[in-house]
Amino acid sequence: MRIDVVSIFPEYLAPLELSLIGKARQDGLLDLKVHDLRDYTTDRHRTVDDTPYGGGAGMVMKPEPWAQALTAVAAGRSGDAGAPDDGGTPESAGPDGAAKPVLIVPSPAGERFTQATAHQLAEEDQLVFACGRYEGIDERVLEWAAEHFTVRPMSLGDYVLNGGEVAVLAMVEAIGRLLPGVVGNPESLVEESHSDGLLEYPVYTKPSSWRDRDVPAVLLSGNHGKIAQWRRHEQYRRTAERRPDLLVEFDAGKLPRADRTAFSDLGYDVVDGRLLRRPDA
Ligand code: JA5
Repeated sequence: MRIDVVSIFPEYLAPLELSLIGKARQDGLLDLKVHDLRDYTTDRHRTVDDTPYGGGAGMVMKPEPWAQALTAVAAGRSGDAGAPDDGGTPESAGPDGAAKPVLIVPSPAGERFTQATAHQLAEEDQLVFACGRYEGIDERVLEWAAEHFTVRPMSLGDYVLNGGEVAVLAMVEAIGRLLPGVVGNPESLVEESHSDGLLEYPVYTKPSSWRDRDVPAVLLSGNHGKIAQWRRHEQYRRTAERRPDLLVEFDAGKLPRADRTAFSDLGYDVVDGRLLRRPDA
């Protein structure tokens, strides 16, 4: 996969060189390049912002540097892409019919980025991330870009950041770890996707007793059936406590009797294969 990130703070993306994603780059699984938006300005002061039409606080990112930068990265003629250019067919061919790269624009006004989004985007050939700053990017850039990209404004959640860079770090890690060969043990991915939209169960390691706190005895029992059931019930308990919204979507269609009882103890009945919170609970 090829990933391009455009930002006025390219050094903010330095962590992508480290750890899991850095390893994926070294192994040639991920071809990632960070671009400085100011390199696509033409004025002496390398200006990327201006005052907002209609008035109001703050500044807005000017459209032309973005058009120059995005055109360059879409064409793959901007900076080292790892392997030298063999002069062959370009990866994506623009407005004809060929696969367009996906342009992801972090924004609190975007569509929510979820694990499902990460899986979707992990199937793409090329992703381009456009990091806004100030009050955001002139809206016409997103309209124009639709000619060359599938444009996806994306939000991590309902909170404010000063720019898109930190959101891009999170999204690239979430996507990158799904690429074949990036996570050493693919079972750790399988186990996650198994979780059926529930929170994970709690984990423990040695020592079995620490500061007067014991690891739950069932985990030392060697009874793998009981351990699996205990972990599942812990997932239910945690999800009911912390993220009851997730239980609305939970498929309770074919739960074993013990699991129905666990949910009943948490104040939920199974009705038509769905969990229903008891009003009295
Ligand atoms: C702010 C110019 O999902 C949380 C997010 C906050 C935020 C994002 S994503 N992008 C920006 C931005 O500010 O571009």
